[in-house]
Amino acid sequence: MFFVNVFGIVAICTAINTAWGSSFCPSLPTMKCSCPSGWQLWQKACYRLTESKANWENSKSACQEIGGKMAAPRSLKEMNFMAELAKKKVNNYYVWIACNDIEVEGNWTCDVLGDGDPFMGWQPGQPDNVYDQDCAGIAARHNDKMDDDECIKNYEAVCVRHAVCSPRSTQLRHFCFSSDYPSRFLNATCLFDHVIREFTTEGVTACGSACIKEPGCRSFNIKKSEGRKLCQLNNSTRLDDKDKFQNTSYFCMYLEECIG
Ligand SMILES: [Ca+2]
Ligand SMILES: [Ca+2]
Repeated sequence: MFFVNVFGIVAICTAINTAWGSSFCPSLPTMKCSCPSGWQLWQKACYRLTESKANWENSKSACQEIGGKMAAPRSLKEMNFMAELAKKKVNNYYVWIACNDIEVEGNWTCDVLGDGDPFMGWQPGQPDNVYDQDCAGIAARHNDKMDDDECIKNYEAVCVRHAVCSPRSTQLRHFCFSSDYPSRFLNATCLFDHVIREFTTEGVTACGSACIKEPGCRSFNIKKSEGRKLCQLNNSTRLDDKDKFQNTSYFCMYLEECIG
């Protein structure tokens, strides 16, 4: 059974089918990302090593010459990915990353891709600045963690660039019922005061499709009134306006786009 639980919201496609006799079960809007040839995709970025060993400055330039920049990890996971990438080439690797304390001794700065903060994953005991080590790398002999070394040493470097990403399909959107934890869906709770359009509907499929087409639609209510089903498209979600997510004395169910 398809089952996703996000912030107390549960998606159960089989339940939708039972409740409405519909086959409304589109999948998540997934991003498709791609990298130029020779680059490895990880999350939304592309990675590769420089072709040859060079000192830190020249390695930095080498990354730029191939359309990227020297990489600095933003998380342990990203650093682990970089280590794996380096290991594919040589087991006992040492690769430069974009961190240094050239300007002020002990004051490490990293140049990461995008807005993220750098992840400073030093091997215990590092940085030790032996013989004035002002440039950082990650290395097999440092348990895939960071070390400082002399900037004049020649190593390959990890380069990074943004991947080109686009939604697989704008039609594939996925709505989730509101529910009590763990899975009892709420059929008398809706979001109030955010309706941008309201109309009689066949059911979840039609209402969900209308929400997808309506600019600004972020969730919808299905309300039973005098034997009809009313579709109400909302310009907000229950997380954005918790106070307006209220119980009703009639059948009313709420769906919003699932996250994750
Ligand atoms: Ca230093
Ligand atoms: Ca060191």
